[in-house]
This record gives sequence, structure tokens and C-alpha cells, in this order.
Amino acid sequence: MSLAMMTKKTTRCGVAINPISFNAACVLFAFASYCLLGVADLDAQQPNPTTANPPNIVLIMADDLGWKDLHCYGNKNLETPNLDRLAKQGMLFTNAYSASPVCTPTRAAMMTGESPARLNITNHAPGHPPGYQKPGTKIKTALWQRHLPLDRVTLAEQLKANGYATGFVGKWHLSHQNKKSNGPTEPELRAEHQGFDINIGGCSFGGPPSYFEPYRIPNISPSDQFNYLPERCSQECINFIEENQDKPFFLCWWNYSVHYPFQAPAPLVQKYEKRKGPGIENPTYAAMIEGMDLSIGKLLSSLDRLGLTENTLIIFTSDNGPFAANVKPLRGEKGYLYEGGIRVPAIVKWAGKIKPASVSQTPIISMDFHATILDAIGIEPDPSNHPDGDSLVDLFTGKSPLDRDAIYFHYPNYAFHKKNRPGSAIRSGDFKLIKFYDDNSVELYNLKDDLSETNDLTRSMPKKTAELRNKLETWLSETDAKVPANAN
Ligand SMILES: [Ca+2]
Repeated sequence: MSLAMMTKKTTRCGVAINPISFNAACVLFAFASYCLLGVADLDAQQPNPTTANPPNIVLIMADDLGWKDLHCYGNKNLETPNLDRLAKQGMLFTNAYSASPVCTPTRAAMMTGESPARLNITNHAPGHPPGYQKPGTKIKTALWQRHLPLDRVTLAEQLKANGYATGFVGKWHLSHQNKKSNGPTEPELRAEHQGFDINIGGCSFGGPPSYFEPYRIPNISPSDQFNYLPERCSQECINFIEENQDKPFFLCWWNYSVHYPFQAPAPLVQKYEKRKGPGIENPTYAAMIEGMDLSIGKLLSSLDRLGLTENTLIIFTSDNGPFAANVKPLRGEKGYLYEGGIRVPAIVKWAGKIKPASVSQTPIISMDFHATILDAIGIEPDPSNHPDGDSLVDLFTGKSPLDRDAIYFHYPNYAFHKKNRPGSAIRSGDFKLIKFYDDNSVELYNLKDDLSETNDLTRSMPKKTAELRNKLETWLSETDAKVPANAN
């Protein structure tokens, strides 16, 4: 057993206050209400820095943020000055992908470096009941794991074992547990038990009951200082880096924004109501994005103020495509294996390593960030984790391009509130093949000519179709991916 697996962690707890500017939206999510307060539990860690001056790591993830949502990704009617600036100081990826078109699998992939297929964490928790068969279909979905098991060695556990202070703020969504289970309880599966010294807000929730006080998130205490969740989380992040500025730190800020419920401060909503139109179909959603950007800006300013920016690797990305935004020119949205479900923003800043204002068209995927962070610090993946991602460090520095044949996706489930079909996909070069389990069909697209995935090439390119289908089948077999079964 590694030191990381033996270390344990601590948490802060609390509750909440106040008003709301609300935009009732399309759909309702059922929020689990049984999250309990995290349990404090601490063993002494044993600092063991691997290099003389290891970089701090700030890993920021947005929730349900679409590829085209940010100003720097082309939404010129929306203001995201802080993320735009981050892109100008670092590298913006135009072909970045989330490991999954839904939340939980992408998060598990980032924490372990393994693909959702290999983890068998393939849907957003809690998801449909085990063995779910959608009415009108002839397949039953396979059983899948609804939380990240405690015996998995996480990125946080590895960094903690290497002397890093580790802080988690925001949405965890890796701790769902059946109340009747004899295993660990939901609070025992939270971030503070997976390598994080602190956990502010991370529980089984896929979205916050409210973005305004009272948030009703079990491990966020009440505050009369901040009334908007992104601002509060930003301050918690700043507190963490101030407290840990004298040693290397890993801050993992997984925003609840911009997941449902759509709520934002009234002045921001009013600002975007006046701009309603292309790119601003939902003014409250737009306001949430700017609100998130502003809160991230405060954290970035604090890194500058504390003199930490030069030695900090900052990563920003999203966990899947948007739930309710205009995704044009992409097809699909959250829950779909079309580009709209999985192509996401990704921006990385690392002073002295990444040339400012770089743009990369290299396809990358969530697990790459796990590999990249370990590589940046100079430590190997834990032997218990199969690395499904690749380090981007040489790509950052321009030393060498990323030499990779293909990236793969596995989503054999149904998303809530969506009409997706269970499937798997491969992207190789400009081509992308999607396999659907309900009728065992495939579709082939050339993304270079057809970003909107409207022209299925399976008939006109049978050889390419067979080649990619074979590669996909080989990968599914190699990862022991669980697939739907015929329902008889
Ligand atoms: Ca999500």
C-alpha cells in the first residue's frame, strides 16, 4: 500500500443565509438531501518534495460549460475578461475533450488518470436504477460504479504524499452512496477522504440547491460576507492559498457554476437581458458565466498579489458540454457523444513554460491533466492506476508534439433529461466514429470538413469506418468496458 493510500485528511464544516435573483429554467434536477457533514480526521503527512521548487497546481473546472461559451472561444457578446487574460498568458486548446459527456465520469477520470470505461464509472450519479431499460428500447444498461472507491489512489493522495497541501473547493459528485449499503457512507466518500486536507462544498450533489444563501450544501458554513456561491468559493480558495503559500499546494476548484439551477446576481442578469440575442439566448446563463469568470479573476489576482503566479501551473476546463446553451456549430449537448457533449474549453497557464497567447489544435482529454500534473512535479503515476492520459508538458514547452493515435469515449448510459443513445466513440486525426448500442450501428464524420457532424461517411468510406470500428472495439476490450446487453 502506498503512503498516499494510508494518509487521511481533514475538513471544515458549516451551513448558510439570503436573497435571490432567479430565472426559473427548463428542467428540474432532484437533489439528494441526505449529505451529512464531513468528518474531520487527520494523520500527520510527511513532506517529501520531489524537486527543489515544485510548482503549485491550481486545477479549475467549470460544470456544464460549453465549448463556445467563453468570450475567448468566440462568444463575443459575453464578457469573460479573466479567462480571456489567462488564455493570453497561456495556451488555449481548440480540440479539448471531457472524458465523458456527463459529470461524474469526467471527475473520476481526472482524479485517477483512468478512462471512465476502465473505471466503470460511466454515468452521472445517481443515474437511472441498475439495469435500466429505457421504454421502447431492446437493451439494458450495464451495472456501473456510482462513486469513486476509497481504495483508488487519487491525484490528491499522490500530491499529498509528495509534500503538497491539498485543498478541494466546490462540486465533488464522486461520493454517491446507496443508503442501504454496508460500505462507506456518503460523507466517508467525500474529497477529504480522497487526499484533500480540506473540502469546502464537495459532496454527492450534482448541483447546488441554491447559488444564494442559504446554499443548503452540507459542508459550506453560513457567511454574511458573501451571498453568491462562486464568490464564496473564490474566497475559500484564496484563504487556502494564503494559508499554504509557504509550501507547494494543490488547489482543486471544481465550480458548481454553470450547472442548473440557473441563478445569478440581478445586476449581471439585467446586463445580459439587454444583450439578448446570438450567444445570449439565456441572460441568466450568460450572467452565471461572467459571475464565474469574476470569481476566478479574484483567485488569479490573489496568486499575483502573493507572488505565486510564476511558479503555479493553472488549468481551466469543463467537465462536459452545456446543458442548455446554444452549441452551434456543434451537434448535441451534455449527454451526447457528438461534439457538443464532449468538446470543451481548456486553457493552461504556466509561466516560463508556455509561450503566452499560444493556441493548440491538438486533441486532448481530461485524463491528460492527471498525467500532466504528475509529470510537472516529476512523479510517476501510482502503479494501481492505469494511465489513460498523456502528459502535455512537452506540448506546452514546444519540445515535441503529442504523439497519439486516438482518444476514446464510452457512454453506455442515458443522461437525465436528454434523448441520447448509449454509445462509444473514437477520435483519430480528423475522423470520429460513434458506435450506438441500441442498434449496433456506427456513424463516421470528418470533423475537419464537417464540425457539425451532419454528413455520415460510413457508406462512402467503408475502409476508414472498419479501421476505426476495429480500433474502438480493441480499446473497449482492453479497458474491459461494460456495454449494454440485449433485454430478453
Ligand atoms: Ca457537468
